[in-house]
Amino acid sequence: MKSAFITGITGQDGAYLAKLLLEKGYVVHGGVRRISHPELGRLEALGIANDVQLHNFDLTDTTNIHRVVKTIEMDEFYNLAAQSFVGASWDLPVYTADVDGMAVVRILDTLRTMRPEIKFYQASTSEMFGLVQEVPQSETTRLYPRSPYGVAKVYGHYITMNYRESFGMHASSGILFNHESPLRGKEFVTRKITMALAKIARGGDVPVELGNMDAQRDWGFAGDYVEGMWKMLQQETADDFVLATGVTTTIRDFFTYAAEILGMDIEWKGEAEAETATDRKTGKVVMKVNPKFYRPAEVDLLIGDPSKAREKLGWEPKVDVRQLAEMMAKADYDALA
Ligand code: NDP
Ligand code: GDR
Repeated sequence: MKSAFITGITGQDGAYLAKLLLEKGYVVHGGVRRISHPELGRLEALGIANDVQLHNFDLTDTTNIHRVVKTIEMDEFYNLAAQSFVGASWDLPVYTADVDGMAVVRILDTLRTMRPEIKFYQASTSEMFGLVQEVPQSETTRLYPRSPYGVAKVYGHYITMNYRESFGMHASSGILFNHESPLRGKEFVTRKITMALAKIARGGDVPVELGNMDAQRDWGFAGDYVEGMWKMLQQETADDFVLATGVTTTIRDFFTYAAEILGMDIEWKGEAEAETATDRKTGKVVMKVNPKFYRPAEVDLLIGDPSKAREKLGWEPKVDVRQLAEMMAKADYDALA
């Protein structure tokens, strides 16, 4: 029976990956931060909170990494924990560098010295591409991060590659484009939209406030992407892979898809024009731009080329962006019943 350790098991991807590994017969261990009010909501939502073995774990504390690597029987180590919100990384640049960058080398070096046979997965990201150098973006596209988060993840990405090349470790990076689900964190734009629209559809009267509606993202479903993570660690040789759908969508269009699913018409309004969730005359849902959600530097266009993952891993995304918007909007609407 195989065994795995997941950092960030309480997060969106951690929960879906834990479920997948349990279905494959793994013993699943995960790291949980000590906080005043432990939150296992995602593991509970997937019905697996009692099936995983949880351990106190914080990536900022090297002794935690030593302890789990030394004491837990594991074949695979998935590093999914991160300060994962790009917008917050300007407020927390040093913390983000520590958790999303330096912690990766803490894990890799602990594995190298104590258990070099354990296979390692690093959660790299399309945010590393940042300022557009080419489209679509692939494993060979030049990196040009645009946020402290992206910069920290570039370190994590290259140190994973370096330990693989220096010490022959089975260490792979998944360069994952945005992936969402009904379990997505509430501050990310897709979930923010589907939750706000669901509330309006149930009679709420607070306008949806967003930032840059013109940014384009390649959105897939988290459940598909964790399958790709697992496939990477089943390869004979470790490598880096892009996981993406190859389709890009503006924030504006995602908003439109989610509104359509909930049977709403939209009225696009400029800054400060909207005070109510629906226009009093037309009855249409309004969207309000609030500059507080603009970022100091933006990533305008992400569109991934998943050919390598398709060819070498046999990986395909199964859910397209409209199906994703439907899944999320319906889940948020149903949750308010
Ligand atoms: P989430 O924000 O949903 O989850 C992050 C997880 O990391 C949570 O379990 C969180 O714990 C944990 N965590 C945060 N800080 C620490 C710390 N100091 N020590 C230990 N654990 C910590 O992220 P996702 O599931 O969406 O993403 C998973 C990974 O993939 C992240 O590394 C992210 O950067 C990366 N990624 C995500 C993409 C996406 O579109 N979702 C795309 C590309 C990469 P807690 O519950 O206590 O907050
Ligand atoms: P991203 O996701 O930054 O791509 O990082 P997010 O959903 O936060 O932003 C996507 C785009 O939407 C624009 N936007 C807004 N974003 C938020 N959060 N809130 C708003 O109100 C809003 N209005 C417009 C943003 O400016 C941006 O262009 C996610 C995270 O999961 C990372 O951890 C991961 O690495 C990348 O995806 C790939």
